[in-house]
Amino acid sequence: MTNALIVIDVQNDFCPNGALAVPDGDAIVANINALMEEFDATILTQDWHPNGHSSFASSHADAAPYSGVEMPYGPQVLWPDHCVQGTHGAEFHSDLNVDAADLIVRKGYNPAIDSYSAFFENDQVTPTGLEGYLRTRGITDVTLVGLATDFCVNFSAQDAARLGFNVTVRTDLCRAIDLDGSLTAGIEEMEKAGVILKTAES
Ligand code: VGL
Ligand code: ZN
Repeated sequence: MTNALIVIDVQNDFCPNGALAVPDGDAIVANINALMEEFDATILTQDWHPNGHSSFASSHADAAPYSGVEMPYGPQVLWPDHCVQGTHGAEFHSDLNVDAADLIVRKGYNPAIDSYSAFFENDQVTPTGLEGYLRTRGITDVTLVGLATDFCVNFSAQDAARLGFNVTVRTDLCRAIDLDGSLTAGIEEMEKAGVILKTAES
């Protein structure tokens, strides 16, 4: 068994005072750093949007942040502008041990398609390349932590399980946006996909 820790989007914009702040998003950083030592590989993902990205409410006439819209690839939540390439908000939290990462996967750079998952864009077919990286390194088991539980962690975990990896989500090292019940729904979706949900104690 070869295992990898996949740290999802621990970036300034998802932490307190960020553009899309996740409550207590920064509270998980120290324990994520410590957990890295237990894995054969550490991978970070970085939400990395161009200015005017189609997932931004500001790119749509009369659309409010956190409203929904129908995209050619399906339903999409419209977000406040966040994680714009090259900005402070897109940088990793300053306490995250970025030096320990073997690989940094950027996602969401396609102006027309959002990418919650570390594996596929939101059209569910365009790959990021992470699957090939894991397979060529012989990685069979992945543990996911980071932000946000109900969006990027959830979509990444479901995709990893569907691709045949053994997937654990450490829910105590994730924090959620929880938009209209999205946390409860996300937990159910992950369990249905065969993802193992764990806390430090379990
Ligand atoms: C995320 C919404 C938009 C996340 C990224 O990291 O969960 N959520 N972009
Ligand atoms: Zn995003």
